[in-house]
Amino acid sequence: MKKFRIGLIGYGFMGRAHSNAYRKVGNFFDLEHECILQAACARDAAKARAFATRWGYQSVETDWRKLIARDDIDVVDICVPNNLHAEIAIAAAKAGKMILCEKPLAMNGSEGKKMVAAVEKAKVPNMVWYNYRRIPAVTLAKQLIDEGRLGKIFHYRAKFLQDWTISADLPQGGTGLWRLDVKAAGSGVTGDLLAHCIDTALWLNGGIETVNAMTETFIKQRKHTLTGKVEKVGIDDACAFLARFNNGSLATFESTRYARGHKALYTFEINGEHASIFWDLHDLHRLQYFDHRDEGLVRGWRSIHVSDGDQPYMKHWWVPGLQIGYEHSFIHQVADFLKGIETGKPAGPTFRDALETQHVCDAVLTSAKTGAWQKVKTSAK
Ligand code: SOE
Repeated sequence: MKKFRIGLIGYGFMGRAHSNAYRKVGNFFDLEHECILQAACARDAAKARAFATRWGYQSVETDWRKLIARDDIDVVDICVPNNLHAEIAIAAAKAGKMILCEKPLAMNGSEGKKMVAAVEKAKVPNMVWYNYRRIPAVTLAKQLIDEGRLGKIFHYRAKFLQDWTISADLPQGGTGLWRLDVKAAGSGVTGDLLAHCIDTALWLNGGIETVNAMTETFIKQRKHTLTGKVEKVGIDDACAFLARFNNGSLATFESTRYARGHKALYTFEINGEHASIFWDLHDLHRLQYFDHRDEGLVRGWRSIHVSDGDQPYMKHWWVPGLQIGYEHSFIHQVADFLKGIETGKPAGPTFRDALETQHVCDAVLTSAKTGAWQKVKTSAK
């Protein structure tokens, strides 16, 4: 088998999710490549060693530049805060490495554009970890839409709700809390949670033309973990926006970290002329489907338990009726990336695809400032 030697930078939640995927993908998918956990990289040597031991990485680096310079690394996986994505990705592309980058691609569109230019110039395979595309029920939604079962799409409705930053005592910045620090994250829920909703929406329903947004920062100041001082909070705690898609459909998107009781409630609903679909991350193996063309007597919402071998990805797992979960979306993403290299048909979202999401995020944040409708840029080829 060909070797796929991974150098992973970062050791947080996503470092674990990706490492788990690399370890399991070969057990369930027939691939020409074998994933080798070659090196884990983090600034803190003790933490890097502990992470490497737990997940089976063969070596450790404390400087990402050294990792990138190594000849025995084929792919660099970037799982560090958003403000480091561009520098690492551009250097990795120059060194000829394949790149898998955590979402969002960048701090903003102009940074993202440079990353796209770098990977395309170096002609290195690249991908961004928008994992929710690869939950089988979401992939099934894509299949139903592409088959034309919904007909003309009228409405797209998405939300992603959490509640983990409600306490005013929660500091900003540093390990685990960098998402509250605008210098490390770029934005709040827009780049973190809405980016997922936008990526799925662009994939399922095509490009977004214009947006009109509002954001709010409910807690204006928080102690900064790194400086020890109380500092202004620069991220958006909540964001809601209206959008018009290129296909004429209307959309609403909402996200917050202040929805008490909701930990990761990502849902979307799409209404078309013939049929509608609804999906909920808390019930991720089900796709709700209503088809108006069904015989009147039995017409109604079907709750499709997406666990049959005929349904996306499921033939790789257990026997029909037995479901899979969140971790598997990452395993599917590695499998698709490797299949993409093996067949010469790159799997998405590539950096260029993810740049489209970045452009929508930029337009949303600009509109929230100006209060006006904002046209979304596009870099699609
Ligand atoms: C934030 O809490 C977070 O971990 C996001 O960063 C992930 O991308 C999302 O999938 C779950 O929530």
